[in-house]
Amino acid sequence: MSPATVTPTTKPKTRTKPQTQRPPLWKVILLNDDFTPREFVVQVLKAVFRLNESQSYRVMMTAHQKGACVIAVYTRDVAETKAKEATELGKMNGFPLYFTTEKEE
Ligand code: TYC
Repeated sequence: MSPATVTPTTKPKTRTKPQTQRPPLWKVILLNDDFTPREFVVQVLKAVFRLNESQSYRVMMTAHQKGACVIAVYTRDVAETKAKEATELGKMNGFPLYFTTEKEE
């Protein structure tokens, strides 16, 4: 085969996304309810989200007063797992405590 017959026919591989693009982040949101004791909410925030006492207290009070509070942002999997775990802890103790997730824009 002469060199003229082996001209490459495939296009050069090009990136369409910049390599620095970060994965989208998801917020975990604590919702208020009328039944779960404040101290229990603080304990769950410390255990599942690794917040310290004062951070947990502030997040709990914000949800208590405003109806909801963003706790933290994570990748989708981590956010969903933590929200599920924290909601389950409430359920296991007979409380309607609820955590949800939302994509950060
Ligand atoms: N509102 C609850 C009470 O008065 C306490 C509470 C705070 C519950 C925040 C849920 O996300 C919550 N006992």
